[in-house]
Amino acid sequence: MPVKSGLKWSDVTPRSVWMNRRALMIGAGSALVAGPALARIDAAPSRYSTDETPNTLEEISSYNNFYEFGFDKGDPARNAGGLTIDPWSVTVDGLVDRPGNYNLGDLIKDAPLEERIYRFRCVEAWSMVIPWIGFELSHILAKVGVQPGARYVAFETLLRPSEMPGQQRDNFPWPYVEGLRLDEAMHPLTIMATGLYGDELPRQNGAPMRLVVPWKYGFKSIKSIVRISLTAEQPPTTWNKLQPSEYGFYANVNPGVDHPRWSQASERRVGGGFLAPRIDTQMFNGYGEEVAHLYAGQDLTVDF
Ligand SMILES: Nc1nc2c(c(=O)[nH]1)N[C@H]1C(S)=C(S)[C@@H](COP(=O)(O)O)O[C@H]1N2
Ligand SMILES: [Mo]
Repeated sequence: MPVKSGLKWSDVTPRSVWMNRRALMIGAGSALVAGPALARIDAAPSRYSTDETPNTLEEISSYNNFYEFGFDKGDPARNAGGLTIDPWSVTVDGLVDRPGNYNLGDLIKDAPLEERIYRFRCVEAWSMVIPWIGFELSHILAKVGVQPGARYVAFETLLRPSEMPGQQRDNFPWPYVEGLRLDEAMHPLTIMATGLYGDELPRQNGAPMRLVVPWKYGFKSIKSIVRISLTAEQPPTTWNKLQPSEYGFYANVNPGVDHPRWSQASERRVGGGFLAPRIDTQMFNGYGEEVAHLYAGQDLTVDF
Protein backbone atom coordinates (compact mmCIF):
# COMPACT_ATOMS: atom_id res chain seq x y z
CA MET A 1 0.00 0.00 0.00
CA PRO A 2 1.27 3.50 -0.77
CA VAL A 3 2.51 5.75 2.01
CA LYS A 4 -0.19 8.29 2.71
CA SER A 5 1.64 11.56 2.51
CA GLY A 6 1.03 14.90 4.16
CA LEU A 7 2.48 16.08 7.41
CA LYS A 8 6.07 15.15 7.99
CA TRP A 9 6.82 13.46 11.26
CA SER A 10 8.98 16.42 12.20
CA ASP A 11 5.93 18.69 11.94
CA VAL A 12 4.22 17.04 14.88
CA THR A 13 7.02 16.23 17.30
CA PRO A 14 6.58 17.62 20.81
CA ARG A 15 9.06 20.39 20.10
CA SER A 16 7.38 21.56 16.91
CA VAL A 17 3.91 21.39 18.45
CA TRP A 18 5.16 23.45 21.35
CA MET A 19 6.84 25.97 19.05
CA ASN A 20 3.64 26.33 17.04
CA ARG A 21 1.53 26.86 20.13
CA ARG A 22 4.07 29.37 21.37
CA ALA A 23 3.83 31.23 18.07
CA LEU A 24 0.04 31.27 18.40
CA MET A 25 0.29 32.62 21.93
CA ILE A 26 2.60 35.39 20.81
CA GLY A 27 0.21 36.20 17.99
CA ALA A 28 -2.66 36.44 20.44
CA GLY A 29 -0.68 38.83 22.58
CA SER A 30 -0.44 36.50 25.55
CA ALA A 31 2.42 37.09 27.94
CA LEU A 32 5.08 34.41 27.82
CA VAL A 33 6.36 33.00 31.05
CA ALA A 34 10.12 33.34 31.09
CA GLY A 35 12.56 30.90 32.58
CA PRO A 36 12.13 27.17 33.12
CA ALA A 37 8.56 27.18 31.83
CA LEU A 38 9.97 27.72 28.34
CA ALA A 39 11.73 24.40 28.53
CA ARG A 40 8.44 22.61 29.12
CA ILE A 41 6.15 21.50 26.38
CA ASP A 42 2.74 23.15 26.40
CA ALA A 43 1.00 19.81 26.86
CA ALA A 44 -1.90 19.45 29.24
CA PRO A 45 -1.03 17.87 32.59
CA SER A 46 -2.98 14.74 33.39
CA ARG A 47 -5.04 13.54 36.31
CA TYR A 48 -3.32 10.21 35.81
CA SER A 49 0.10 11.62 36.74
CA THR A 50 1.79 10.62 39.97
CA ASP A 51 3.07 13.44 42.16
CA GLU A 52 6.26 11.52 42.94
CA THR A 53 9.48 13.25 41.93
CA PRO A 54 10.55 12.23 38.41
CA ASN A 55 13.96 10.74 37.74
CA THR A 56 16.36 13.07 35.95
CA LEU A 57 16.53 13.13 32.16
CA GLU A 58 20.10 11.87 32.52
CA GLU A 59 18.93 8.81 34.47
CA ILE A 60 16.01 8.12 32.15
CA SER A 61 18.12 8.34 29.00
CA SER A 62 21.30 6.60 30.16
CA TYR A 63 19.98 3.46 31.94
CA ASN A 64 17.97 1.66 29.27
CA ASN A 65 16.84 -1.68 27.95
CA PHE A 66 16.75 -1.64 24.15
CA TYR A 67 18.41 -4.84 22.99
CA GLU A 68 18.48 -3.69 19.37
CA PHE A 69 21.36 -1.48 20.52
CA GLY A 70 23.10 -3.92 22.88
CA PHE A 71 22.47 -5.77 26.11
CA ASP A 72 24.12 -3.44 28.63
CA LYS A 73 22.15 -0.61 30.24
CA GLY A 74 24.54 1.97 28.74
CA ASP A 75 24.55 0.52 25.21
CA PRO A 76 21.34 2.19 23.92
CA ALA A 77 22.60 5.68 24.84
CA ARG A 78 25.92 4.90 23.17
CA ASN A 79 24.60 3.21 20.02
CA ALA A 80 21.16 4.62 19.19
CA GLY A 81 22.30 8.03 17.92
CA GLY A 82 22.44 6.89 14.29
CA LEU A 83 18.85 5.65 14.10
CA THR A 84 16.95 7.46 11.34
CA ILE A 85 13.55 8.45 12.75
CA ASP A 86 12.35 10.86 10.07
CA PRO A 87 10.71 9.79 7.79
CA TRP A 88 8.91 7.13 9.80
CA SER A 89 5.92 5.09 8.77
CA VAL A 90 3.68 2.75 10.70
CA THR A 91 1.78 -0.09 9.08
CA VAL A 92 -1.68 -0.62 10.55
CA ASP A 93 -3.32 -3.87 9.49
CA GLY A 94 -5.48 -6.78 10.51
CA LEU A 95 -9.04 -6.23 11.72
CA VAL A 96 -9.28 -2.48 11.04
CA ASP A 97 -11.51 -0.41 8.74
CA ARG A 98 -8.69 1.77 7.40
CA PRO A 99 -5.53 -0.33 7.08
CA GLY A 100 -2.50 1.26 5.51
CA ASN A 101 1.09 2.28 5.64
CA TYR A 102 0.74 5.59 7.46
CA ASN A 103 3.21 8.40 7.68
CA LEU A 104 3.65 8.78 11.47
CA GLY A 105 2.83 12.50 11.32
CA ASP A 106 -0.51 11.78 9.62
CA LEU A 107 -1.36 8.97 11.98
CA ILE A 108 -0.97 11.00 15.18
CA LYS A 109 -1.60 14.60 14.18
CA ASP A 110 -5.04 14.84 15.84
CA ALA A 111 -4.13 13.01 19.04
CA PRO A 112 -4.04 15.44 22.01
CA LEU A 113 -0.58 15.46 23.60
CA GLU A 114 -0.42 15.29 27.37
CA GLU A 115 2.29 15.08 29.95
CA ARG A 116 1.92 11.85 31.93
CA ILE A 117 4.20 11.31 34.91
CA TYR A 118 4.14 7.54 35.43
CA ARG A 119 5.86 5.06 37.67
CA PHE A 120 7.72 2.58 35.48
CA ARG A 121 8.65 -0.83 36.94
CA CYS A 122 11.02 -3.18 35.13
CA VAL A 123 10.76 -6.96 35.55
CA GLU A 124 14.37 -6.86 36.81
CA ALA A 125 13.08 -5.06 39.94
CA TRP A 126 14.28 -1.53 39.31
CA SER A 127 11.96 1.41 38.78
CA MET A 128 11.83 5.04 37.73
CA VAL A 129 9.33 7.90 37.60
CA ILE A 130 9.13 9.25 34.05
CA PRO A 131 7.48 12.43 32.71
CA TRP A 132 6.35 11.19 29.30
CA ILE A 133 4.76 13.30 26.59
CA GLY A 134 2.23 11.26 24.71
CA PHE A 135 -1.38 10.52 23.90
CA GLU A 136 -3.78 7.69 24.61
CA LEU A 137 -3.36 4.73 22.28
CA SER A 138 -7.15 4.68 21.88
CA HIS A 139 -6.83 7.76 19.62
CA ILE A 140 -4.93 5.76 17.01
CA LEU A 141 -7.31 2.82 17.34
CA ALA A 142 -10.31 5.13 16.82
CA LYS A 143 -8.66 6.71 13.80
CA VAL A 144 -8.09 3.40 12.02
CA GLY A 145 -11.41 1.86 13.10
CA VAL A 146 -11.33 -1.37 15.11
CA GLN A 147 -13.54 -4.11 13.65
CA PRO A 148 -15.85 -6.18 15.87
CA GLY A 149 -13.80 -9.40 15.67
CA ALA A 150 -10.63 -7.78 17.03
CA ARG A 151 -9.62 -8.88 20.54
CA TYR A 152 -5.89 -8.09 20.70
CA VAL A 153 -3.42 -5.48 19.48
CA ALA A 154 0.01 -6.64 18.29
CA PHE A 155 3.01 -4.29 18.01
CA GLU A 156 6.30 -4.64 16.16
CA THR A 157 9.59 -2.73 16.44
CA LEU A 158 11.67 -1.61 13.48
CA LEU A 159 13.94 -4.24 11.90
CA ARG A 160 16.97 -2.39 10.52
CA PRO A 161 20.24 -4.19 11.32
CA SER A 162 22.26 -1.50 9.50
CA GLU A 163 21.29 1.00 12.21
CA MET A 164 20.56 -1.41 15.06
CA PRO A 165 23.79 -3.24 15.84
CA GLY A 166 22.12 -5.66 18.25
CA GLN A 167 20.16 -7.04 15.28
CA GLN A 168 23.38 -8.06 13.56
CA ARG A 169 23.58 -10.99 15.98
CA ASP A 170 21.03 -13.71 15.34
CA ASN A 171 20.70 -14.83 18.97
CA PHE A 172 17.45 -12.96 19.44
CA PRO A 173 14.14 -13.39 17.56
CA TRP A 174 14.07 -10.01 15.79
CA PRO A 175 11.98 -7.99 15.34
CA TYR A 176 10.89 -7.36 18.93
CA VAL A 177 7.13 -7.92 19.22
CA GLU A 178 4.57 -7.28 21.94
CA GLY A 179 0.83 -7.40 22.44
CA LEU A 180 -2.08 -6.27 24.58
CA ARG A 181 -5.64 -7.42 24.97
CA LEU A 182 -7.94 -4.88 23.28
CA ASP A 183 -9.43 -3.67 26.59
CA GLU A 184 -5.90 -3.06 27.93
CA ALA A 185 -4.98 -1.18 24.75
CA MET A 186 -8.13 0.97 24.98
CA HIS A 187 -7.56 1.82 28.65
CA PRO A 188 -6.88 5.55 29.19
CA LEU A 189 -3.66 4.80 31.11
CA THR A 190 -2.17 3.16 28.00
CA ILE A 191 -0.27 5.76 26.01
CA MET A 192 1.98 6.13 23.03
CA ALA A 193 4.90 8.31 24.09
CA THR A 194 6.58 10.64 21.60
CA GLY A 195 8.40 12.81 24.12
CA LEU A 196 10.10 13.06 27.46
CA TYR A 197 10.57 16.06 29.74
CA GLY A 198 8.80 18.32 27.27
CA ASP A 199 11.06 17.48 24.36
CA GLU A 200 11.42 14.83 21.71
CA LEU A 201 11.90 11.25 22.84
CA PRO A 202 15.58 10.27 22.93
CA ARG A 203 16.28 7.43 20.51
CA GLN A 204 17.39 5.15 23.33
CA ASN A 205 13.93 5.55 24.89
CA GLY A 206 12.15 4.38 21.74
CA ALA A 207 11.85 7.30 19.34
CA PRO A 208 9.89 8.28 17.45
CA MET A 209 6.98 6.48 19.19
CA ARG A 210 6.85 3.80 21.89
CA LEU A 211 4.15 2.18 23.96
CA VAL A 212 3.87 2.85 27.72
CA VAL A 213 1.68 0.60 29.90
CA PRO A 214 2.40 1.70 33.47
CA TRP A 215 0.78 -1.20 35.36
CA LYS A 216 2.84 -3.82 33.48
CA TYR A 217 6.50 -4.74 33.62
CA GLY A 218 8.66 -2.54 31.42
CA PHE A 219 9.23 -5.09 28.69
CA LYS A 220 5.61 -4.70 27.50
CA SER A 221 6.38 -1.07 26.60
CA ILE A 222 7.72 -1.74 23.10
CA LYS A 223 9.89 0.89 21.44
CA SER A 224 10.28 2.41 17.95
CA ILE A 225 7.02 0.91 16.67
CA VAL A 226 6.53 0.29 12.92
CA ARG A 227 3.49 -1.99 12.95
CA ILE A 228 0.20 -2.16 14.81
CA SER A 229 -2.06 -5.12 14.01
CA LEU A 230 -5.54 -5.86 15.30
CA THR A 231 -6.00 -9.60 15.72
CA ALA A 232 -8.57 -12.13 16.88
CA GLU A 233 -5.96 -14.40 18.48
CA GLN A 234 -3.46 -13.59 21.23
CA PRO A 235 -0.27 -12.48 19.45
CA PRO A 236 3.20 -13.83 20.26
CA THR A 237 5.45 -11.64 22.42
CA THR A 238 9.25 -11.65 22.40
CA TRP A 239 10.00 -12.42 26.06
CA ASN A 240 7.25 -15.01 26.25
CA LYS A 241 8.67 -16.77 23.17
CA LEU A 242 12.18 -16.73 24.67
CA GLN A 243 11.27 -17.99 28.14
CA PRO A 244 7.56 -18.75 28.67
CA SER A 245 8.04 -19.98 32.25
CA GLU A 246 9.48 -16.60 33.26
CA TYR A 247 7.56 -14.09 31.13
CA GLY A 248 3.82 -14.38 30.61
CA PHE A 249 1.62 -12.55 28.13
CA TYR A 250 0.04 -10.32 30.81
CA ALA A 251 3.14 -9.27 32.76
CA ASN A 252 1.11 -7.22 35.22
CA VAL A 253 3.27 -5.84 38.02
CA ASN A 254 2.45 -8.19 40.90
CA PRO A 255 4.42 -8.32 44.17
CA GLY A 256 2.62 -11.58 45.03
CA VAL A 257 3.87 -13.53 42.02
CA ASP A 258 7.64 -13.87 41.99
CA HIS A 259 9.77 -14.27 38.92
CA PRO A 260 11.14 -17.85 39.11
CA ARG A 261 14.64 -16.47 39.78
CA TRP A 262 13.93 -13.46 42.04
CA SER A 263 11.34 -11.80 44.24
CA GLN A 264 8.97 -9.19 42.81
CA ALA A 265 7.94 -7.91 46.26
CA SER A 266 10.24 -4.87 46.21
CA GLU A 267 12.18 -2.69 43.82
CA ARG A 268 15.16 -0.34 43.63
CA ARG A 269 14.42 3.21 42.45
CA VAL A 270 17.11 4.12 39.90
CA GLY A 271 19.14 7.11 41.08
CA GLY A 272 18.54 6.54 44.77
CA GLY A 273 21.95 4.93 45.17
CA PHE A 274 22.51 1.33 46.10
CA LEU A 275 22.30 2.16 49.81
CA ALA A 276 18.81 3.64 49.51
CA PRO A 277 16.11 1.46 51.07
CA ARG A 278 14.20 -0.72 48.62
CA ILE A 279 10.59 0.28 47.98
CA ASP A 280 7.66 -2.13 48.30
CA THR A 281 6.29 -2.95 44.88
CA GLN A 282 2.57 -2.22 44.60
CA MET A 283 -0.02 -4.43 42.93
CA PHE A 284 -0.46 -3.24 39.33
CA ASN A 285 2.40 -0.84 40.10
CA GLY A 286 -0.05 1.26 42.14
CA TYR A 287 -2.59 1.62 39.33
CA GLY A 288 -4.98 -1.03 40.71
CA GLU A 289 -7.90 1.36 41.23
CA GLU A 290 -7.88 2.06 37.50
CA VAL A 291 -7.09 -1.38 36.08
CA ALA A 292 -7.93 -4.19 38.54
CA HIS A 293 -11.41 -4.55 37.00
CA LEU A 294 -9.84 -5.63 33.70
CA TYR A 295 -8.78 -8.90 35.35
CA ALA A 296 -11.90 -9.72 37.39
CA GLY A 297 -12.33 -13.48 37.44
CA GLN A 298 -8.81 -14.23 36.17
CA ASP A 299 -6.29 -16.13 38.28
CA LEU A 300 -3.22 -13.90 38.02
CA THR A 301 -0.89 -16.67 39.16
CA VAL A 302 -1.90 -18.52 35.98
CA ASP A 303 -2.28 -15.44 33.76
CA PHE A 304 1.02 -13.91 34.90
N1 LIG B 1 12.03 -2.81 20.87
C1 LIG B 1 12.32 -2.96 22.18
N2 LIG B 1 11.47 -2.46 23.08
C2 LIG B 1 11.74 -2.60 24.40
C3 LIG B 1 12.90 -3.30 24.84
C4 LIG B 1 13.78 -3.82 23.84
O1 LIG B 1 14.82 -4.44 24.14
N3 LIG B 1 13.46 -3.62 22.52
N4 LIG B 1 13.14 -3.46 26.20
C5 LIG B 1 11.97 -3.39 27.08
C6 LIG B 1 12.33 -3.38 28.50
S1 LIG B 1 12.84 -4.84 29.15
C7 LIG B 1 12.19 -2.26 29.28
S2 LIG B 1 12.46 -2.31 30.95
C8 LIG B 1 11.82 -0.95 28.67
C9 LIG B 1 12.85 0.10 29.04
O2 LIG B 1 12.40 1.38 28.65
P1 LIG B 1 13.34 2.63 28.94
O3 LIG B 1 14.72 2.30 28.46
O4 LIG B 1 12.73 3.78 28.20
O5 LIG B 1 13.32 2.85 30.42
O6 LIG B 1 11.72 -1.01 27.26
C10 LIG B 1 11.09 -2.17 26.75
N5 LIG B 1 10.88 -2.05 25.32
MO1 LIG C 1 12.64 -4.60 31.53
